[in-house]
Amino acid sequence: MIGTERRSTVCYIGLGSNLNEPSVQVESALEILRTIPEIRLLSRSPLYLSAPLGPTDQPDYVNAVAKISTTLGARDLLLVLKRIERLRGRKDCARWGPRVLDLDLLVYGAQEIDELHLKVPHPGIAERNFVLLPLRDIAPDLDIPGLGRVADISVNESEPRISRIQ
Ligand code: ROI
Repeated sequence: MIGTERRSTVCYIGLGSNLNEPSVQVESALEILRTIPEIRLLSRSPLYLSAPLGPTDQPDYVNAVAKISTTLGARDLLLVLKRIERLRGRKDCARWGPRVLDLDLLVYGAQEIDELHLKVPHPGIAERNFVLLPLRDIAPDLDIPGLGRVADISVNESEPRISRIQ
């Protein structure tokens, strides 16, 4: 359709789950992302198993990061991510509590957004090995606004254990 194509933006999405077969949840979320017309899944990281950051009386998490391109604006993309969380059965959960699925918009092109419910780049990227390690796998040369090159961001030695499971 010549002349009707919208500009697309490369984004990174963080995926996490620690309930109801977490690996299945993360893989299902990636499959759902593939079905959305405005989104193209460009690559995805391996799965990681990570001890919970925050309260430790909850199961380990499975984490991954996906690289997509999308014609959606950042707010609409966030709405789509929230819709997928609900589709997979996520109910309102405690702020640091266990969850069936968590989809975070980590990076939206080169944009910096600071709104109440939308902070991009995601403020947790540099502090969270469960984001940083999978992001390194698929985008070591990515330059994150305000943080610099992914490969140059140091991992947090003091953080809970994390291992690749796939
Ligand atoms: N801890 C780990 N390891 N992985 C997560 O995805 C995750 N998500 C969260 C909190 C509760 C902060 N801890 C986490 O929301």
